Amino acid sequence: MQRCTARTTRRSRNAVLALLTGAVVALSAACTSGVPAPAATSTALGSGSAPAPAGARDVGVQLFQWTWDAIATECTDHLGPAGYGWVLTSPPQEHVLGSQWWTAYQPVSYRIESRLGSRTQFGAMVAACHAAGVEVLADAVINHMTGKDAPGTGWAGSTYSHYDYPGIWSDAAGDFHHCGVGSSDDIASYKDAYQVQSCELSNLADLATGTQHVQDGIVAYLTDLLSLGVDGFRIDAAKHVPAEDLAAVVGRLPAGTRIVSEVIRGSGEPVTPEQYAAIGDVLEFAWGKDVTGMVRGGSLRLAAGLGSGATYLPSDKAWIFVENHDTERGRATLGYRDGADYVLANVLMLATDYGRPIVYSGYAFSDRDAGPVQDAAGKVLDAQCPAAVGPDVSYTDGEWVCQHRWTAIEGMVGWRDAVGDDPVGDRWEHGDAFALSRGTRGLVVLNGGDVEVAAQVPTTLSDGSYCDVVAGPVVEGRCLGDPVTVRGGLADVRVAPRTALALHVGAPAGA
Ligand code: LAG
Ligand code: CA
Repeated sequence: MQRCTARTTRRSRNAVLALLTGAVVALSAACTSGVPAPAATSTALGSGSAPAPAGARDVGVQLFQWTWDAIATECTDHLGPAGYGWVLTSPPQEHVLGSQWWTAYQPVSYRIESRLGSRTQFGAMVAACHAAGVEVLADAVINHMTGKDAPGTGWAGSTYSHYDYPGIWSDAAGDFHHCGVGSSDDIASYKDAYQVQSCELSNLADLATGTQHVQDGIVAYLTDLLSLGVDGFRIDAAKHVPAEDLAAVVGRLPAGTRIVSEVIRGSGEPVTPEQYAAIGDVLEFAWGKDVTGMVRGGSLRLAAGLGSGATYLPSDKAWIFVENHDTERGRATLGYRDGADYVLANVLMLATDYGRPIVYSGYAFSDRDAGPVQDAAGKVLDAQCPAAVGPDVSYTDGEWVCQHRWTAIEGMVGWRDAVGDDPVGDRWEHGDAFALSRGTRGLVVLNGGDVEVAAQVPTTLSDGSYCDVVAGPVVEGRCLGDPVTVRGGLADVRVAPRTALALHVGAPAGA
């Protein structure tokens, strides 16, 4: 793939603005020659011709702590129509009691009965999502059970103690690891693969995943979820399950089951994401971390190169995200509080051709442990999205942020679907502004600086008037964003400071 970059020397911001205003930055003929010719179908775009949208639907959304009923409604009313291809749920199995969000990560049994909903509601949610064209991935907690020292009763009424889950697992049957490190059996060093995989993560009873009995039980649980229609799994804490154990489990699931392993990349650690790539896909934590630094530093164009180096998973294995429920609590990555910067990071994620993007959607919090809003019995209340969409909204604790509905993010999901597999083609940069195209179907322009950029940006889009879908959608043929004219291979754009603009073949500005 030919990469085209118009380089400039650094100038003062004002000088760059002056240069950009009304300026045409020409690309050499060699730069555009690698771009495929547009298909010969004519569209409403006017004088030119444009290919049809690719219809890719490869964007996912993690609806953190959403109830099954709320996810079902969201699939029908928003996710399907917006073009989301799949949704990741929170863990669906019975869990320990408590108001904190993380109770979901302490399984008591594999009954699909939790404060997010019943088995029946879960099945109905999967069916509703499928009807809306949205696949469902469940978060599978299979490395461990609870981390409480005292015995208790789970959400669905099952009794348990730390190393005894009647009818499922027991120490007597050899179902748990006891690694013998320190007094607590907790992981003390991530530089030691044995500890990472056979000791306990935060006191959580560590399943002996190498045994036939434990593998049988995990396969039975995942098979049960598949019988309810799920399409695949996020494997929670996969780094703590030896890759060969996980491979043995996954090898017993039907071909085509989607698997994405959670293996947090840590420098100098012996257990790496690459070790899990033969099993399925893997979450690439480095992307969100790196893009955070680039957005904060204003060097947006660097983000387009993320993933091309050897330090990342290969693109066809990697799932990328700006943040997830853990990193947003660690505050190491951008999140909803970061407003415009958060939007820029999401635009970059949805524009890149590296990996498979996951949008995150959670609730506002100031206490790291705070769970979602619950009723007196502890059942989570169905999510309600506020009428006002971000980024310029302040949220009160517990309020659902619904990032996946923010105008810019939803608009970019449509953009992504329209460009499909088209590779990153022409790039353009000037000062703090940066643009990339995807084949002949889409153009994104980002402005990481503090002054408006007005420019004529080279594009492979055919002539016509396009709707800037970052600013607003096309509804019933009307562009609620800003119309942008493309003429003679140049898009005439104005991009406000720290915002982006995106055009694609599926969103003509109309009349
Ligand atoms: C994960 N991926 O590998 C999840 O993404 C992450 O959210 C889970 O931690 C973790 N692994 C275990 O599945 C979460 C919370 C922890 C919480 C844990 C178990 O981030 O804070 O630990 O779930 O509920 C909590 C307490 C610990 C305590 C432990 C056991 O915070 O202090 O030791 O419970 O009682
Ligand atoms: Ca383990």
